[in-house]
Amino acid sequence: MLIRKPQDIPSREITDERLFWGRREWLASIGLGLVGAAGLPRSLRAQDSLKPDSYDTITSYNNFYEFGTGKEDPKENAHTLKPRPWSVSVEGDVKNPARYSVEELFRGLTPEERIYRFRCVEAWAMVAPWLGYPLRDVIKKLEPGTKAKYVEFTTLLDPVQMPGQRRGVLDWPYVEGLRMDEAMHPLTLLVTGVYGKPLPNQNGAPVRLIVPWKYGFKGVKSIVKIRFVEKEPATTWNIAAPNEYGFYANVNPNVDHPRWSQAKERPLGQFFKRPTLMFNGYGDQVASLYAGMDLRANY
Ligand SMILES: Nc1nc2c(c(=O)[nH]1)N[C@H]1C(S)=C(S)[C@@H](COP(=O)(O)O)O[C@H]1N2
Ligand SMILES: [Mo]
Repeated sequence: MLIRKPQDIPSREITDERLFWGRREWLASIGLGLVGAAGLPRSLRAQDSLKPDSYDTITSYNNFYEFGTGKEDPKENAHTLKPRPWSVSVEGDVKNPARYSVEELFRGLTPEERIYRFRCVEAWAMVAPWLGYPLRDVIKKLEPGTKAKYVEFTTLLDPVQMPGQRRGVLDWPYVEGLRMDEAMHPLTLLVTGVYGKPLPNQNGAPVRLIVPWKYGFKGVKSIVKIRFVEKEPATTWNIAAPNEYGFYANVNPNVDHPRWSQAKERPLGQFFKRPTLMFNGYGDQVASLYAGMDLRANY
């Protein structure tokens, strides 16, 4: 049968799989089609004009050092990761600390599809149709306290599932962080899927961060811990190379990486480079977060 009505789908299947991991697939399966960005504020709908790269492109050329340092290593090696069942420990200054299954973490929240530009620091760029939950919705549900000024995210530490962690190329586990106002910005997503399908392991299954105005390394993958803290968290790439990677990591064509220019970017799979946009093109929405900050010093 091609089109299934809601009553044809066992409720367990809806709640456990489709609703959380791939809403588009689920909506299509019950004949509703894609709602996409319809319910979003106008400022977020501008992204409708972006043309996503192919599923193959988005899932074949990745950075995920837990599975090797080559761009094609994650696709080859990430099959050892077991993203289900999965839990996320919520800690720090928060009213509802607990170890949540991913399903519990997102229960009661509405998944959305967002077509975002994505930019890796080495100057490749792509556009991906992510499925996920606005981080702000999750944070509101968890109710951080007044001392929570930053949010810290930590990747799984398990050299059996993540063989790249047997090598000391980075300080494991991978850690990233956001200032609370960045975390609460409506563009910031906890992503669980892409192209209407559950997130493939190489893209950070089952849940990863996407902050579209920042360089890709802020998008910590396979998250097992969310901690609400008072001080700016120490982050993996900043620890590894403090002169190359700052905490803020806003896409800024005017600040060169010490080893290469960031003034231009190359769309993945294309030959010609184009100028890099400030805040990756999201300046109208996010520039106010950094008013008064020197973005050359706070790179
Ligand atoms: N845990 C973990 N998260 C990570 C990385 C990593 O090595 N480990 N690499 C980062 C970098 S440098 C980039 S560019 C993006 C790549 O995400 P993608 O594979 O979805 O394109 O993931 C980020 N998240
Ligand atoms: Mo990156």
